[in-house]
Amino acid sequence: MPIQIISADITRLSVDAIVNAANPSLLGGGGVDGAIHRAAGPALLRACRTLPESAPGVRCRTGEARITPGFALPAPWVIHTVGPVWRGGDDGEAELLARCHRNALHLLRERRLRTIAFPAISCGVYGYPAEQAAAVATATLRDELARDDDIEVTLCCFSDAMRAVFQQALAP
Ligand code: AR6
Repeated sequence: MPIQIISADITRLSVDAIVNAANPSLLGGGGVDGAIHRAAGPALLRACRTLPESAPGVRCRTGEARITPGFALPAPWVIHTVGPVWRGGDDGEAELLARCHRNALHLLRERRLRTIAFPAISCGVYGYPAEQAAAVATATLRDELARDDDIEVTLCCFSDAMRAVFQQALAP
């Protein structure tokens, strides 16, 4: 299975692309987004600013993904995606979270990259219950990788507790 689950700081990983759990502005924030911008340096913010807006202040809608260089990060690329804010589960959250994972992999393939690390998108500030997010993320990635086993995915959790949740979701 080309999916591994680790607990680590995603900004330290030497994969082709790390995924950022961003907000629609793509201009940085807290959590993993803040950590990625700090580690990449100010050139990342400048690169994000140059991405076109689809509405005032919106460079990436929920479920979509954009790619920039990684600048000072060990990873040469950052794929920014915007996870759904948890609103109880009946607001299309699962489909939007699945779309984040599919669109990130789509960009990876388009650039002919091979290794990618995802954080637990939406599981922090956006409030998605971890068990449910892990079920969506692992099912989507499994499904995608079934037709493309050259890609290697790392699910990069920030704590051992979160890693256990994702491992449980991936267990057959
Ligand atoms: N490496 C890996 N995972 C991390 C790291 C890190 N360095 N830092 C935090 N996490 P969050 P969201 C975990 O809140 O819920 C931002 O302000 C964290 O423990 O970063 O999608 C954006 O700008 C949690 O499990 O993202 C948006 O406004 C997971 O990453 C908003 O937060 C995701 O938590 C997005 O919220």
